[in-house]
Amino acid sequence: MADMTERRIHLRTCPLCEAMCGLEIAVEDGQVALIRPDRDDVWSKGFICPKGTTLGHLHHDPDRLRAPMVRDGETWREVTWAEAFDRCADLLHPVIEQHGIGAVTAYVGNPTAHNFSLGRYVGVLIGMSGIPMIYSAGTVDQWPKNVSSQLLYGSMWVIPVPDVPRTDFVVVMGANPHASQGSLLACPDVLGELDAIRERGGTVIVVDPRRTGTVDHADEWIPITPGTDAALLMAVVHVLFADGLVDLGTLSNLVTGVDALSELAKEWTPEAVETTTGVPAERIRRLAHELAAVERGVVYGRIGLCNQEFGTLASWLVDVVNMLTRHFDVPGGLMFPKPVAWSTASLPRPDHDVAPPFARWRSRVRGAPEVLGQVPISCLAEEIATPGEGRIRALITVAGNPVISAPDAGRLDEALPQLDCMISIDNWLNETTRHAHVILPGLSALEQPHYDELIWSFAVRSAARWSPPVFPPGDDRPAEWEILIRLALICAGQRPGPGDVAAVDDGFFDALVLSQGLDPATVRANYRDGGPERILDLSIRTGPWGDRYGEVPDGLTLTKVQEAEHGIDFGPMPAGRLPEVLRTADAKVNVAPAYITDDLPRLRARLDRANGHLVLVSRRDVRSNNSWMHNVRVLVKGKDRCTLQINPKDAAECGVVDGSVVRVASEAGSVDVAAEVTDAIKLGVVCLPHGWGHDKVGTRMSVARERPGVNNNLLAPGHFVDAISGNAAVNGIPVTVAPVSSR
Ligand SMILES: Nc1nc2c(c(=O)[nH]1)N[C@H]1C(S)=C(S)[C@@H](COP(=O)(O)OP(=O)(O)OC[C@H]3O[C@@H](n4cnc5c(=O)[nH]c(N)nc54)[C@H](O)[C@@H]3O)O[C@H]1N2
Ligand SMILES: Nc1nc2c(c(=O)[nH]1)N[C@H]1C(S)=C(S)[C@@H](COP(=O)(O)OP(=O)(O)OC[C@H]3O[C@@H](n4cnc5c(=O)[nH]c(N)nc54)[C@H](O)[C@@H]3O)O[C@H]1N2
Ligand code: SF4
Ligand SMILES: [Mo]
Repeated sequence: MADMTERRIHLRTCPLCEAMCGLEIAVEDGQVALIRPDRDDVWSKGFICPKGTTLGHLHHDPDRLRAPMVRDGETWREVTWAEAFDRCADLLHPVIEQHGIGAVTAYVGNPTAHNFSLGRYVGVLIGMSGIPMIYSAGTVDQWPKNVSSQLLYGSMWVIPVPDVPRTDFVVVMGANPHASQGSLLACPDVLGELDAIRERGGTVIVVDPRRTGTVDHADEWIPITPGTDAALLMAVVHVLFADGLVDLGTLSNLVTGVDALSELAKEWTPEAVETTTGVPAERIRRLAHELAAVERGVVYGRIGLCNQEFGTLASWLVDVVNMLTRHFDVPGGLMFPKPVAWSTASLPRPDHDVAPPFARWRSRVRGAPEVLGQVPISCLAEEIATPGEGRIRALITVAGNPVISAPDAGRLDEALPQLDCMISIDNWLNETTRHAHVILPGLSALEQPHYDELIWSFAVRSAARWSPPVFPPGDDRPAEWEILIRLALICAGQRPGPGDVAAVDDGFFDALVLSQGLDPATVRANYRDGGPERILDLSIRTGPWGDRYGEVPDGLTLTKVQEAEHGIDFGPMPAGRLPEVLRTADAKVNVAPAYITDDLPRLRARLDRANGHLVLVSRRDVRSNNSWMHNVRVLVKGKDRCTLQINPKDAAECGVVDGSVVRVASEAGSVDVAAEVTDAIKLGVVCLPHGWGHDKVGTRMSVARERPGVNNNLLAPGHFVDAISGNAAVNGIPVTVAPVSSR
């Protein structure tokens, strides 16, 4: 069996999404031959999706950058790492000398949260570079949930997750795990779990303007007008109080503000919201009663509830409804995960304790208030394009593609060429990085170890799993954590020499050690090398199962995790964690924080506004990953997925037929795209997937270019945000749809 001797099997975690599936990767002659699920994986137990099988395609993609690239005018050339960092300093230093570090900013994108070194070290770039503020994909994602958590629990990353495996009644709002596999919810095979709920006699309800693939695993689809979930949930709260159904369960001594909430909910009758939400008053009333009656139930809300006009109200109300129906901090309800290794994001933020992290400053051009240290990503274009004191002249992008992913995408695309310096840490030359002066590529996922950082904070079980690299990185290739440190030092005015990276790494590590109440010198003596492994070992050893460097004799270490090749399981989320995770000053949860409830009049005014005739929402597909996996041929082949979904009645009214090209226009712009007439979407709502629009000149994405699709963010007005979080409202955008006459 010759091929058996040449074939080597590697076990590792898929880093692409929150499901964190265990994979079995067969390598033959230096090539990935086959990727299958690892059936013995303690966490994912053999679950996988089509994207997980393509890590080899990503690794071997001829378009993937393997060497730093420098742009001279329109031409790119590969350079050495020394030359690339020199060029970064040559570009950044004059900007900083003439305009100060305030003229420099960064944009941090989604893969940062899934990458072994970026996730652990992006804080070094942000903290040490002196860059005063950054932008991120967070403000087109979960910022409303961060705001809600900051106010309810005193920490933006303390986010309770639905205990899907142990519940008997789940309401899924604005999430489509059929495509996404779950978000702010790490749970392998969410759809299998939904099926299991129904098999044991439970109930699954989906609240969504679209009849999604998740609805195929549900008992009921409740179609809703986009952007009105907060009104629906306020009416649920109203019924809970009005009908005497409120039961705080184990929370009764930990919660304040219940009377204030009861008062606020008085006017929110189901009848008052039914026209706006499109959900019959009777159904809302029954929903409240069902939630109150069921022993183990939970309401889960995700991006459809965040990326909308009332994102914070909706995200807050999800937690509130669970609290009022005693489905909180108990099995089957919303619970707090207990990661084996803590995330750096979970460490206390002294700046958030000193002053409320809201409106401490405003953006220069639009005057947008800061929220949790950031303003909407849609501000970036105008901050680059508008002359004057404080103008942004240098940008570092870290694993992000905002030319596709940010609202008002056209304006950002026009603004980026005006920068004096743009540096991208990215593995592809795409719509965004084509504007860079220097691209610094990271290692491929298979060339580096892996252990998720933040994602375990959303996991329905505590588990630990180590992934060694499958392929050795090429000679002299720095890991991304080293790239981040070098850029931080360059921003600080230096030209880093040998030893400087290690010195910063040691300093960062010492600070993390101190945060755990240990002595840096003593702890550091345990290690020969620095980098993310050392941080991981620290966070395991000082985590809930850790050995605390010998204090706990049988405690956990990274070495022990490495020895368990299919991982180690520590069980489901424990109940009663709230007191332990709370960081509020009075150690209580105020269920009615004024910063959020003061936004209720804006929601109340929405009830007086007629529903728009056609509004646009976004969707995902299981074979896409935001904007960057359309270069994988096996994932994009087949039927065109970038279509405008429209209800047959709306289509007839607009004179649109299935498959024809239509023009979708909003106040921000217009796109021409094929229509997909389907009754799987609510009347008055149309839907485009996000992450497409690969027809830009000057990219190096040869497969994606063949099927470019259109960018739905060309239609997203930058000023359309959830007022109190600044998060983009890319769902619920008023649009018109008209046939495009054939030329
Ligand atoms: N209209 C609309 N817009 C949306 C959304 C929506 O639902 N609708 N969703 C929003 C959400 S939730 C998100 S998270 C954002 C995503 O927004 P972004 O994070 O800006 O976009 P991505 O498409 O994830 O782009 C990831 C980038 O990272 C690069 N990359 C991939 N892997 C690596 C790596 O390991 N290292 C490095 N250095 N680079 C890597 C890719 O080449 C790509 O350039 O989009 C948001 N935008
Ligand atoms: N395959 C795949 N998986 C992914 C990603 C991907 O691009 N592809 N992206 C990853 C990222 S970055 C994220 S943040 C997560 C997101 O994970 P999910 O939150 O599950 O995201 P979606 O699949 O976009 O589902 C959002 C749903 O909200 C609905 N919706 C839109 N507007 C409203 C509204 O106003 N109210 C209600 N109730 N529903 C509304 C949409 O119709 C859609 O079905 O997925 C992650 N996983
Ligand atoms: S669901 Fe797919 S993309 Fe997500 S971790 Fe699993 S295999 Fe990877
Ligand atoms: Mo996201």
